[in-house]
Amino acid sequence: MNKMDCRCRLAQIARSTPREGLTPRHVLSGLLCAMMSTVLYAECPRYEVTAVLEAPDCGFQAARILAWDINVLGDVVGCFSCPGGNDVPFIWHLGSELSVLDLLDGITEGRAYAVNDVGQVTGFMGPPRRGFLLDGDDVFDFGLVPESTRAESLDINNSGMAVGFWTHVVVGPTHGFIWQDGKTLSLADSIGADFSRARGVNNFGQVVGWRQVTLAEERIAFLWDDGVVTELGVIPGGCSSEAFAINDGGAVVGYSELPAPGRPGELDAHAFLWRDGEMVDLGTLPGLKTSMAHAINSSDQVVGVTSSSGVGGSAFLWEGGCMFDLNDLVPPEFGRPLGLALSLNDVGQILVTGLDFAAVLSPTGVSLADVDGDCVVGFGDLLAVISDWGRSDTSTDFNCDMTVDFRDLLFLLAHWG
Ligand SMILES: [Ca+2]
Ligand SMILES: [Ca+2]
Repeated sequence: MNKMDCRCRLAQIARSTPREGLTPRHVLSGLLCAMMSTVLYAECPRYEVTAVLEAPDCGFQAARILAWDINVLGDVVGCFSCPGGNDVPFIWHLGSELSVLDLLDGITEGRAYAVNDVGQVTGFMGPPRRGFLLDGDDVFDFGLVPESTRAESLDINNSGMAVGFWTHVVVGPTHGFIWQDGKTLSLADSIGADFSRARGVNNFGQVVGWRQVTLAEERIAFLWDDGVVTELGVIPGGCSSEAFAINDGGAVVGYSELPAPGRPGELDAHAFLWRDGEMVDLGTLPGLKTSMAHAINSSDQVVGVTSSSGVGGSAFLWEGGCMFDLNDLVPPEFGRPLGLALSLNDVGQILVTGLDFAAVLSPTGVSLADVDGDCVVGFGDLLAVISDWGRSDTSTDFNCDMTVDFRDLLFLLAHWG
């Protein structure tokens, strides 16, 4: 409930005619609103901007920076480039300067895509592009499978198992691979499709990505578990899907393409969450057309990007059935647009990338259930839930199921204090 809600409702009550009647619920609601509207609400953002990494200096030209992954220690990896230059892989320990990865002699380009919770980094280096694992000062070169000309390693779990894809840029095939203990296993034989890519791996060695059985068919998200491949399907009504990440609970996120409403022949990507055999459409922020979910942590919080055109967008957080614009969850004085979120860790820190910076957002501990903005979940919030009971469009609908009911009350009580 916000102050405007209250004013509107008091005015409504004042206008109510004898025919509509002034029910006890109206009176109670009005009194509660009157009490609450006297509170001077504090700004109470749910995330603080813990650290900001500015893009390196490229002289008069703008540098590009992409922050790909954050581990539980707050280590961030990614890449940056100046116009016309190669991608340079970096690691950034919170509170220190960005460090360019120290890879092998002769390496002139690369990207760091993932860092696990023990600090091992994976990505690609080149030329020719191929996967690597950096463990302290040791660099492991994945090399290339014989039928390929390039490869990229995209994710790594805490056991040092890395996954990615290889491809032959002339002949055309592409397939996922798994790298562990110095050995590369191509998924070409076990995936049961002409094309595939592996994108994410969890700490149980379950791998997700997409496969395309033949060129005439669509890409469909898959889960590979010790050689057993399961297709995850599409969002109901959709036609294709790709999986980007899997958490240790086996929940998978990515996107699925759907026919665009009102635009015949066009498709919109929508973020999905797949769990227990069911793929759920996470939707978009209001007024936007597309979304993609890039990461999910052990608390089933999901981050990604939502936009209208595919160019420029807003970083989103999805949790408990609701999608939030991360720009609305940080202190407004930060003032820099958060365009993309590619990763979050198990302590809830979110890695965001803007036009020329990356930033780490840390939860402040303020709960969604603090609807009156006094930074605690308490009596005022309880009154707001009671006052909004049965309504559909209020901030007290904590689980976004379009009604304020006992589920929201239970959520509030679970976050009390
Ligand atoms: Ca409160
Ligand atoms: Ca609800």
